[in-house]
Amino acid sequence: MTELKIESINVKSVNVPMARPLVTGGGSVTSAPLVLINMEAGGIEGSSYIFCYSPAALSAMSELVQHIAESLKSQAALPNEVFYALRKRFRLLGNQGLVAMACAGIDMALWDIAAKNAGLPLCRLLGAESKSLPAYNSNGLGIIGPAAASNEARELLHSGFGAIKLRLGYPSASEDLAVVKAVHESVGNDILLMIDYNQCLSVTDAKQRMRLLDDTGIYWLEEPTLAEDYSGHHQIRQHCKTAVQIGENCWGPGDMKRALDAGACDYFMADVAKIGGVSGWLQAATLGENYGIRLSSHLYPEISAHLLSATPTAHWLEYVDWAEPILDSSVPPGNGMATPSEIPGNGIVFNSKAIKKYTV
Ligand code: SMN
Ligand code: MG
Repeated sequence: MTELKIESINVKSVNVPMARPLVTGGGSVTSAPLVLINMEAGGIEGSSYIFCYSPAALSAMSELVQHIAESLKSQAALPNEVFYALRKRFRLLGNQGLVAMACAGIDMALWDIAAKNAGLPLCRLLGAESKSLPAYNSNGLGIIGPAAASNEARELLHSGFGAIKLRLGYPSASEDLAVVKAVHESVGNDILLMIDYNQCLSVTDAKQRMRLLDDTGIYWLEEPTLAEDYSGHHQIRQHCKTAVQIGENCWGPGDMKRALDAGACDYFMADVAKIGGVSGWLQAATLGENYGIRLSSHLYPEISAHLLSATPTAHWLEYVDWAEPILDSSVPPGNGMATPSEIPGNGIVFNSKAIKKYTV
């Protein structure tokens, strides 16, 4: 195979309306601010996107990606080489935050090029079979009260989903309990219910709330307290029966290892942009295997379906439809199962007409 050189880079910012804006215990997300990356090598285009959480981060993120990618021009389009070179380059600034996400976006685009160059879907390039993965519907179910949450929960179970995620962090524990009960009554006890506090409780409050919620059959308790407080999560975990899930805010496999060493969680969920792109995910998959911990994905369902297929301890795929308006590809799960796209690449195919509509 001829060695491909990075030739050009194109970065755009879009702000995509969300069908169900989300109020969480850690702040609201009312639109999907995405930085879209196209890199070209040997005439092959590699695509990726970065979910920026807040439109305030769009211009900084797109400039950062542009600058880093420009500096890579005429270098070999080899994601592993670029990943470690960039980690080294940003040691002084810190491989976290926007820097980490920008580098992950570039990594995802380079793996897309590598997969297309091999004529393979990403999971196959990684040496894995395409798998059918259990997916939960993570759209909606923000902090909207028991009546609205019960109705929305039923709507979200369309097309056969068997699991949904409820955002909690109402002013009182009894309100949290009322919402959980209302949703359970509305969807029935066969549906798995995850709950997510988005870091909004103190360790003591989390323990108190779990006294009320622990026997309601919740499948996992996500980020009850500050993401970086691994010992706090460990204490909460010791205090309650419900499995604790964290990981979406871990920066790179190093944070994941520290969280696992601290016994912070029963399950881990990696966000492909925060864990270090495809290259970082592969390390997370190895850690998951060595620590014997089930690994779920956070956001990015299109590429995560490929990555979970290559993850020995693969657990749940988080399905959100937030990028779908600007994509020609998607993984809407049927019967609650998602499979990676079969075309060569990482599963992200942009729709240029839609991108124009939402460009900011
Ligand atoms: C979440 C992620 C991104 C934006 C808002 C809320 C949530 C999740 O923590 O896990 O889906
Ligand atoms: Mg979460």
